[in-house]
Amino acid sequence: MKRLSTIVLCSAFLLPLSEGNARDARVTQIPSGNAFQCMTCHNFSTGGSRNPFGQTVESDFLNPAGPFGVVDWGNELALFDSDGDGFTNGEELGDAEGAWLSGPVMPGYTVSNPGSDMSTPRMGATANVVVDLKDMGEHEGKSLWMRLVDVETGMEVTRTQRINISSEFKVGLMGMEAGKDYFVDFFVDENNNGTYEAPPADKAWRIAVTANGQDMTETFTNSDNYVDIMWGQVVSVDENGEVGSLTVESVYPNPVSDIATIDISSKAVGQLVVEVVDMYGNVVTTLFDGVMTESAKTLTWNISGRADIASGRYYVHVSMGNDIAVAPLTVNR
Ligand SMILES: [Ca+2]
Ligand SMILES: [Ca+2]
Repeated sequence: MKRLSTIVLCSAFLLPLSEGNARDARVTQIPSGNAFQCMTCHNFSTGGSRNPFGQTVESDFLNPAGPFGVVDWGNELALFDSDGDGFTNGEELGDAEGAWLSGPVMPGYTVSNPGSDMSTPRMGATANVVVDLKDMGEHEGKSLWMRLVDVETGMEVTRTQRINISSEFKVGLMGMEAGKDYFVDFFVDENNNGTYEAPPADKAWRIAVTANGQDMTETFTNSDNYVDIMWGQVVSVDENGEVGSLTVESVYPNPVSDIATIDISSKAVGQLVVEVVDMYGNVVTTLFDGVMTESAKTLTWNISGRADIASGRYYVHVSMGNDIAVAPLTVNR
C-alpha cells in the first residue's frame, strides 16, 4: 500500500502532460527504480525539473523519444556517469553491466542516486575511493579501465570502465576494507584495440592507497610516469578470462536466468577447483573439485531452484595450482 500511495503522489501532477512531469511507469523500467522513485530522474518527489540522470534519459534513452517513451536501460546508459560523482549509472543502481531486465539487484549492495553527486553506492560495509583525473586531454575519446587490487593477495576486488573519456572526470571504486593496502591500477587503451599492452603502447598508472575506513579521493594529474600494471596477470586478465594455461572459454547464456554452461580448457593436468563467487568474494557454489585430466571440461550451474541466488554480478572462479582464471557472470532472475 505504501508503494501505491507513492505512485498516486507522483501521478497527481501528471495532467496536463507537459515537460518535467514524473512518469511513474519509468520507475519500473530501470534497476532499483523503487529506491528513489521519481527522484531517480527529477529534483523533486513530485517531478518537475530533471536531475542529471533524468536529463541523460530524456535526451538519449527514451524509446520512442518524448513523453510516452520507455527507458532504454542497457549497457550504454549503465556505463555513463550522469552526475559525475565517479560511479556509473549502472554502478549506482546495482547493475554495472546494464544487463538488468526486472526484479531486485544484489543484496548487501547499497544503491545510490545516479542523478545526485552527493549519493554514491557501496558494497557492504566497505569504503570507496574516487580518483579525480585531471589534464587527460591527450587521451580524449579513448577508453579507460580501472581496478582495485588487494596488495596482500594480488586479487582484484573490483573494476570499472569508462568509454569516450574527457579531459577531467572522476572514477570511483568500491570495496576497500579498513586497514588494508590497495593498488588503484588504471590504463588508457591508447591504441584502441580492446586489450592491455604494457606502456608505451597503452598508458598505465598505479596509485597506492591504505584504506582508513573512510571514503577517500585521490587526485591524479596526467603524467608520463607509466607503470606496467600487468592488467592481464592479476586475476581476470583479459576479455576471455585467460590466465596462464587455464582458460574460461565461455559462459553462456550470460546473463543467465536458469542454467549457465561453462566451458573450461587447460593445457595442464591437475587438481581443478571451479567455484561461483559473488561480488564480495563469497563462494556461493562449488561446481567442481577434482582432478582434471582432459584438456576441456564443460560444467553447468543450475540456479532455477536457488531462491538464494539474487540478480547481480557473479564470477566463475577457476583454479589449478597457481593458475587462476576468472570470468564474469550476470544473473537476471
Ligand atoms: Ca554517478
Ligand atoms: Ca550519484
